[in-house]
Amino acid sequence: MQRDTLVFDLIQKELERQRHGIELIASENFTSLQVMQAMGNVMTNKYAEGYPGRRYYAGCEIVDQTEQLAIDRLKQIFEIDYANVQPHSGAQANAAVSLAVLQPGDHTLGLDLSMGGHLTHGSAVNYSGKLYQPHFYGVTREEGLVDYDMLEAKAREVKPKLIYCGASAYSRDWDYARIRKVADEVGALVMADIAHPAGLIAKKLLNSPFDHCHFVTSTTHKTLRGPRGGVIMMKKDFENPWGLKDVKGNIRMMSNLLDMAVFPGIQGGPLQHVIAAKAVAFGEILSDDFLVYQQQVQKNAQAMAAAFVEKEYHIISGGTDNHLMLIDLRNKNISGKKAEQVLVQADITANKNMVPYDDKSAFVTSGIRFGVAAITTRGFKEDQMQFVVNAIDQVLMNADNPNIISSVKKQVNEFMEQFTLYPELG
Ligand code: DSN
Repeated sequence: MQRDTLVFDLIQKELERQRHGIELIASENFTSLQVMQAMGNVMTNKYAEGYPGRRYYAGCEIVDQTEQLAIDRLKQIFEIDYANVQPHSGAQANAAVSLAVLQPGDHTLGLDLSMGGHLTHGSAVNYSGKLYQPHFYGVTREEGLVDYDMLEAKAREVKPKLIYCGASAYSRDWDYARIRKVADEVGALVMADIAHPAGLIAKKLLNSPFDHCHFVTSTTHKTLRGPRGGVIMMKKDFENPWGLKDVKGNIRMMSNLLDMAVFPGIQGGPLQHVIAAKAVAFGEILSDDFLVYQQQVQKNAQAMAAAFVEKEYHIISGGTDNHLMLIDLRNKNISGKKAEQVLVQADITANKNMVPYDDKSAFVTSGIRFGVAAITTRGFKEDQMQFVVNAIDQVLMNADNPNIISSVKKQVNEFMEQFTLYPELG
């Protein structure tokens, strides 16, 4: 068969794009070469519906081992007793928890999408807002911090069956203990979606949700630096003290209900090549190098936030505890949409984002979100954050001047030459 040069040329171009630009999308990262190699291999050929040791297909002896390895390593990372590594994405992981725990029409409570929350936490355009009755809490107008008073008041008012915590654009740590307290009072279960800060939590640089939240979900490709995918985790309560039932009305262990919600609930065959890559990434996370990496992520984010504040950019909540920050651009007279468009012309990739109490639509937005997980993987240290912030500021303050933008792009491309990316790939 002839090699498909059309596609492989595009893959090469994408590699060059990644090499030459400054990647600030908070949900992206660069996997190690071995993670990518574990993803592109013969395991993509294998059907393995079911779980290790109990599959619906023959010939699963080898993929059973990679999946079990991924499960065991994930359990070791977070010191937990249950893990499901099959969700194809974070959204699938969240859908599976909802399916296991909720009935259509049940009430849920999550952080509003426009305040930094996630689509799968009850947004009207998502299954989570269509199948269930969503309610929301927000962040305070002045400080931009999660409004726990509002969360508690709403929980008492609507008595949700499930409370979601976790966010896509929130730069501060969470008070999981406080959420659990009100959840117990109103009879709710709590799910923490740690997709963004999972790498920092893995290395104990942020609060752990596991002692307080019944269910914890994550993606594997953000701060965890693995392949694209999702996971579901649980530390205790396997016995299902709430008496939740399967479709036949049987009360089963919670771990069974979650496994069944993933397959056959919402997915068919697991992506065994991706699961192999998850196992490799989890092995990397267990290393001391990964702690050094996460510490650098936190240092870089703080240095970047300080450099923005110095230039009078308004960071929501005033700074960051994790790998990201959300900037309200209204005092800079540029929308998030325009900022995203002009930054990409200078090979700086970031995404527009609504800010709390935004007066612009989700398509325009007043904000932009920056994350440092990817550039930290490239080797950036605190000193380099000043270059990044200067480059961003120059572009945003000269958004209608193509000559300045193209001069910044040249500086960015030259700057990036010192940071190699996948040299083995030619
Ligand atoms: N859309 C992802 C993010 O960028 O945060 C989360 O799903």
